[in-house]
Amino acid sequence: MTDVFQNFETVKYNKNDHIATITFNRPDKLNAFSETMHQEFYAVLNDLVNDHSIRCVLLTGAGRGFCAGQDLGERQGNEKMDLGDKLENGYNKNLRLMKSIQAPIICAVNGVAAGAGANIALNCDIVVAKKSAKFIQAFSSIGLIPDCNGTWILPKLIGLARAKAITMLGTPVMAEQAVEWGMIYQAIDDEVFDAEVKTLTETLVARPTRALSFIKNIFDESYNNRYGEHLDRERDVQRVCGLSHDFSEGVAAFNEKRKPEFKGH
Ligand code: T3D
Repeated sequence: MTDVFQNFETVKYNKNDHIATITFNRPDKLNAFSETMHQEFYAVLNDLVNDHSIRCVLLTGAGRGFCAGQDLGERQGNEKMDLGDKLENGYNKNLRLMKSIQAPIICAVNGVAAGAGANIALNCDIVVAKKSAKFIQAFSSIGLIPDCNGTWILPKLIGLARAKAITMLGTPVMAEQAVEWGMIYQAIDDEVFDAEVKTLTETLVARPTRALSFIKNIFDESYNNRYGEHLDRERDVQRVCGLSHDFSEGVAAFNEKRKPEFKGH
């Protein structure tokens, strides 16, 4: 397995057996986002948007942290900057790409996820974390509001009361608490984390990718749709799924009492 962009400093990226692995790679800074990291992450995501051979994306961090959000070393000094521009040209651009990638994205939170790091994780399709990992909405501790769609996704996942409290207080949420609240899918013992994550990626890669791709976005769409409108949307998407190879294969495999061999289309 070789890195796709071998000259990248801050993000490792490789593809193997239809699985793409992205690793934030500034372990000394708990993988905080520098300007270079924004750009390298963008290049990786852009590559993935155009690569339909990939059927599962794994996002994780190198070292003891997942990602500590914005590199505050790059925000030192008295100079006033337009953070709106910074968001639009950095995180938001990347989050939009993450939504357009066909394959499901599993986030394997290997350690602390703070600020933008926490919310990038929560924007992924399936989030699992080491039991020792924690999520911190660190923003208000430096005078900011949550970004990376934190204010959109958090109340939906854990309810308004908890969302407001943890963001106003900056309270760390341990992985098991995050599962109990519905913020993430699973908290996994540290010792078996890598093996369990591998099993998850291998499971997803063998599933019907086109259907997963629709699932990825249709739940989000439901928040903006009226009841009848959403029934129409499901009908239209199901029509497309019904014409797929993987639907025929799934039904044939069921009737023939064998394992399906999905091709992802
Ligand atoms: O500006 C914009 O573009 C707007 C967008 C903002 C989005 C955001 O993400 S705002 C929130 C930014 N993040 C934070 O406020 C988190 C800051 N970090 C921490 O609070 C703590 O580091 C942690 C709770 C995450 C972990 O604590 P701990 O005790 O496990 O580790 P540590 O010792 O604090 O950190 C280890 C090293 O990583 C340390 O470097 P050193 O002293 O060994 O050279 C520390 O400075 C560095 N580090 C951690 N977080 C950041 C960082 N360096 C730069 N930026 C960071 N965010």
